[in-house]
Amino acid sequence: MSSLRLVDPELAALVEGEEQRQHDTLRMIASENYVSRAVLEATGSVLTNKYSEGYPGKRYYEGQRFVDPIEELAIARARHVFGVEHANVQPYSGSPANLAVYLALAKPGDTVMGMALPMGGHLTHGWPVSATGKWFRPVQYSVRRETGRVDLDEVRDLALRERPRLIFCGGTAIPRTIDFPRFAEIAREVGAVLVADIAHIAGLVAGGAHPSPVGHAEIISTTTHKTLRGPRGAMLMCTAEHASAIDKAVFPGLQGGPHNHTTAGIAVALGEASQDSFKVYAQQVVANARALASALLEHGFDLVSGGTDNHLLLLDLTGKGIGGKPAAKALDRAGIETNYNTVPYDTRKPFDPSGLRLGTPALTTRGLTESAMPQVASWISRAVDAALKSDDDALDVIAGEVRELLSSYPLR
Ligand code: DSN
Repeated sequence: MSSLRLVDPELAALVEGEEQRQHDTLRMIASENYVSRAVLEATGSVLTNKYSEGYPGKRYYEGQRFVDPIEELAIARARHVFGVEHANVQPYSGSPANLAVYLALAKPGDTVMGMALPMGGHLTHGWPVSATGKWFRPVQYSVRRETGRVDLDEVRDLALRERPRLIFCGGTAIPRTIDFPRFAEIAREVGAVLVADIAHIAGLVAGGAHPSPVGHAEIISTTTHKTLRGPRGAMLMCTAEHASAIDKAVFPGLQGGPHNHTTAGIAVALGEASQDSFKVYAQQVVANARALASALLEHGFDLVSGGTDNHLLLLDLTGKGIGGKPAAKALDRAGIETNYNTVPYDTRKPFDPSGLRLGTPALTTRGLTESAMPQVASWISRAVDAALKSDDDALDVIAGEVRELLSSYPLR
């Protein structure tokens, strides 16, 4: 950061402030993580200077003798880590990646099926405010009110009735294992293409801590910056049959030049994800989430679906008498970073919902294990109690305790 400090001290101070904040905070937003220094270096490299429209060996600009092998390396590593036939590493992020799937495989007005956003899905799975909900005919499935889980018989009935062109599985607030074989069976029965959006769980899939969609979903979409612990970006993986359509949809269909610095960061992250240590990481993420779920249940919290199989927990705070938003703000003051979230069948509005989403990917990267989870749950419980009493001093005390714990877990 020495050049930045010299050239733009104001900006440098803000970046350093954010680094310190990330150091001092228990980061529990389920979609966030800490990348390695190696990923940061690749992402902050001279590759940001280069335009490379096209694909390796077939570019519209000269000077690609280093960029081509970098992208080839990222593709080869994606194929190796996930065991897929084809990978495109150019999508700028998850939403553009999903748009490319629509462009490749559907026509405006086609019926598309996905999990409703308030049930745990994603905007780009056909939610009405998204382009995907406006330009296609979305039908949305839910979770069962009593179990908080997807009922695949209901999904099948809906698919048989509506005959979608695409079926999306996956989402942003699903604490349970996604049954890819069953979704694939349904897609086959109705002649739909199954798209597995594994943005949240890609690192768990890579590390063997969640079943893989490969062999079940013809298209797999993922961001690279969540459990996969890479830079902000995305990938589309698919069977050889769809490779050309997917590539054409990403470029020139939707995007211009790929962000080569991001591609390099993705390659580094995939190299890291192929190591045995990453398997240990992925298992630990899940072990931590399970331990946290048990400890929160002991504190009287209500967990959607009763617990978790993966990296995330969704708390319904209705019984605690507080909304998700004031709870998230109180936790932030207490040094615990989360996000407020709708819960299935929420009676409150999305900007002031009943839920809180928590995840363990970042704190696991930091080195915390199951033994720390009772303490984390106790802080969350104390912070919620303090919020109910508007006791900011109590929140500041917790923030101090969090800082003290984290001082033993340096950022690497
Ligand atoms: N923003 C992502 C998340 O937090 O899950 C989804 O796009």
